[in-house]
Amino acid sequence: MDLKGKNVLLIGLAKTGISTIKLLDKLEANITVNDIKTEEKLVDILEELKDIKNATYILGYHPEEVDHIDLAVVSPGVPLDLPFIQKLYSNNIKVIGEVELAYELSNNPTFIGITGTNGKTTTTSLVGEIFKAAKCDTYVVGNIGKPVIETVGIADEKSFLITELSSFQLESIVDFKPRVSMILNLSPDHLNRHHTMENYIMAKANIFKNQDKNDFTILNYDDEAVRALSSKCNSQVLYFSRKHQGVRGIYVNNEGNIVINIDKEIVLLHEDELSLPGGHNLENCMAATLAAYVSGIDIEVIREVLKTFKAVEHRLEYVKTVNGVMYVNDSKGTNPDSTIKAVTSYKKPIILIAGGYDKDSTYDELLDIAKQNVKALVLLGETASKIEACAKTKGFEIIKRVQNMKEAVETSAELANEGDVVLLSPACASWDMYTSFEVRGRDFKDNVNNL
Ligand code: UMA
Repeated sequence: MDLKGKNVLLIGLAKTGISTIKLLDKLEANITVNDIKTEEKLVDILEELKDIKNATYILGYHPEEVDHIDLAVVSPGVPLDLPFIQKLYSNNIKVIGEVELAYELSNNPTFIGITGTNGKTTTTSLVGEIFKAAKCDTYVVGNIGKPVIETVGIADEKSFLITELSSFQLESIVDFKPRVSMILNLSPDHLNRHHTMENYIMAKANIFKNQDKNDFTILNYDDEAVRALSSKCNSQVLYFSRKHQGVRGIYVNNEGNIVINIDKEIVLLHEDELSLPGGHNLENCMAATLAAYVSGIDIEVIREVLKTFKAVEHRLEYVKTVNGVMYVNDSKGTNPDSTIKAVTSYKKPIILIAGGYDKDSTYDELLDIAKQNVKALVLLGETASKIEACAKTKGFEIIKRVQNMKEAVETSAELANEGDVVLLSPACASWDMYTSFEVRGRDFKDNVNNL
């Protein structure tokens, strides 16, 4: 793709936008940048981009239409159904996301694409650690926080791009073709953007749409919606399963051994030897193993990393024990299913801090399950009333409403007894009160450290 002299419209001026503009500038494209935020709100970013000469900015609103555009590149957080983007589509102008652009401009690295509603970041980090331990030229990129575009011109055909992909990023895929793709699980999320579960699944399924029989797709056999996608794959499908022994791929046997089952059976290790806790992490470890194994990574290297890998920040991250109460930061628990995984990872009584940006989720299933060991709910953010109303119907007795994280941590500390766990796992995105789940998680940790 030669972008020299081409008119490229870039929508969204945050992490993705900044990296994309810098590359487009190097490629000598004529750049038009659009963001709904006003110039005052973007001062720092505009300062960072002050040396970019060939860019014009439309800030503070989305235009009704944009003329003379050859290509539009959309940041993941920008919905594709905005009227002016729809107009671009109907004028047959190519509209892609940054992942697709990075793919098209890349110098043939091997892409390992990882998606799913939950566990993406942990699995991406884990696969990255395995490839690094095997001394491969490895880049861990994508939704995990590093735009894929940053590897263009750096990664080459010897490199591996371990790429976490969200439904937002997959929605705008055209030709992106990973050598290995993986869908960890599917549960309702981002329905305010995708409107229906079907659309959400269709976006996720784009991860394998360009793969062929030389490629691999790794699917969760135990998740019906994921397993059903196998009929749509043109690639070699491998499964991971906790519940079904003998599946082609990897499974757990009666003794608790994890067994790779592709051309022959290989016992990898016992599930108790994994460093990460919880059934969901067992699945993440199995999926990561398959991705590494089919890429030719030595089994000993995989084993060693699975035994020593440390949890990722903001995912069931141990913060501190104060007066016998353990504080855990799971700020990445941004949907109900993720929070179910968090509350079921502990046998101890939990004080759960939850609530945040409203993504049209429902909380019935979460609260039914949480009833078993969550003794109190501390609620904040946009969804606090919705969660409170649902919790009352489930018989929760201790429900506290708070205005900010400081109050949430202090209230939880008052409610907790020795041996309890105070768990921040909001079941909601952070965007009502914070710019990201990382900022929310750090706010929680700062307040815990101040107790
Ligand atoms: N904007 C508009 N119009 C809109 C919406 C947004 O102009 O209608 C502008 C905003 O004003 C803002 C910019 O777009 O200036 C934000 O773009 P963005 O939301 O794509 O943010 P980035 O910083 O580029 O981060 C994105 C991903 N964010 C989202 O998908 C929301 C990051 O994933 C990712 O790490 C990063 O690209 C690098 O690839 C974060 C995330 O929350 C972690 N992801 C969701 C999740 O995991 O649930 C999908």
